Amino acid sequence: MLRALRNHGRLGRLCAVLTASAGLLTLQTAPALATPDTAEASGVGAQAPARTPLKDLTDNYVGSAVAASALGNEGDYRSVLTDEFSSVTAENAMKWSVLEPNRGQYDWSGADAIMDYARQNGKSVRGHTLVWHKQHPSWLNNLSASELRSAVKNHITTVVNRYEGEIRAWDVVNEVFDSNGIRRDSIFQRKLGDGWIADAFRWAHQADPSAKLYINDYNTGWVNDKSNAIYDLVRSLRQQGVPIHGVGFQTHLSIDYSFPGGYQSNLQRFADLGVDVAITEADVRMTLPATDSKLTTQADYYERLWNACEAISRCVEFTTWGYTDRHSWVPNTFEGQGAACLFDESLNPKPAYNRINPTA
Ligand code: 9MR
Repeated sequence: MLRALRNHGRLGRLCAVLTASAGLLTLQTAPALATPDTAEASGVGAQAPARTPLKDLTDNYVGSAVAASALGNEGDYRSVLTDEFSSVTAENAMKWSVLEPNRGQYDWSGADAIMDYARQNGKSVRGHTLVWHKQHPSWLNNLSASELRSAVKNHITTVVNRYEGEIRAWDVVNEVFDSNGIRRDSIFQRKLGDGWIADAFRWAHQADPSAKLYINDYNTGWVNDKSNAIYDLVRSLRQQGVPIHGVGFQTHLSIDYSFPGGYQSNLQRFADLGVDVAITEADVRMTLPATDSKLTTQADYYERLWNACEAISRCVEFTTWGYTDRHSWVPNTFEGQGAACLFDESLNPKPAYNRINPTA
């Protein structure tokens, strides 16, 4: 029904508005009975009915990366997140260097705060990420191969166990191929050899058999050496019976580059391997300042991403890497670029939001 609604343009928009305001119509016919409080709450006299939040437009999980600090300190940030999204991903709080900066000394504060928020607000959680060549603690560098193997197993087991049954999906391995489709030269690859990825999935599955286990990467939205390498690996792991259930497409885009050609068919070929696919870190940056024209192009990109996921039955999640320009990794990484998110710094929806939400 929701997918159908998305595909019916103006009719869908009308249906959704009526659905959103269905409760109001009765009250609006009898305004004399409404107390001032109920009148305000029901929207009587209000200028426009509330929009349907993104999370209610689709059967898919609609997520955002979050930082525990913003969740804890900014009520407006937390409120829009809660209203609009059904899933959260820890932007940094579940990474190894944050959880275990010194060997055996864990800091769960940020990760636990995000889990508490999710429990209290009925949100699904994407776990990010168990093994990555970045943001792992420096003490790993001094370990022998067998020590490193034990450390990886222990890390995966400890973290996945802690939140067993509560994390819908884990990014088990992140960015394990380079752009040529060659295994990335990380300490894991160098010291543990090719088998480490299959082992990582097996260990995660032992720790939480209910979690969906993903491989995740960037610049994989079109057919290229890297996406082909991931495709071949996933197919091979599935043939060996390794518990891998999904492929995450980070989808960090820029309007300075053309939209990835064949995005939908590329995701579909992975789905056809019998795994779920997810858009895990979408954002669409631009060279600042933002202009109406750039924001319109950005809206085109977001709409194409959203529609691609809607069109693929095994695409289960549309997550953005932060939802507001107030908190985005982009300006810190790409000088002179930004404005990559669906909401502006004041938490107002941008044209891209309005494009993917027909009730806005
Ligand atoms: O958004 C994250 C930023 O705060 C960190 O400084 C950065 C460290 O490399 O990681 C960012 O998140 C990355 C994610 O974990 C993996 N895919 C790319 C994301 C953007 O760099």
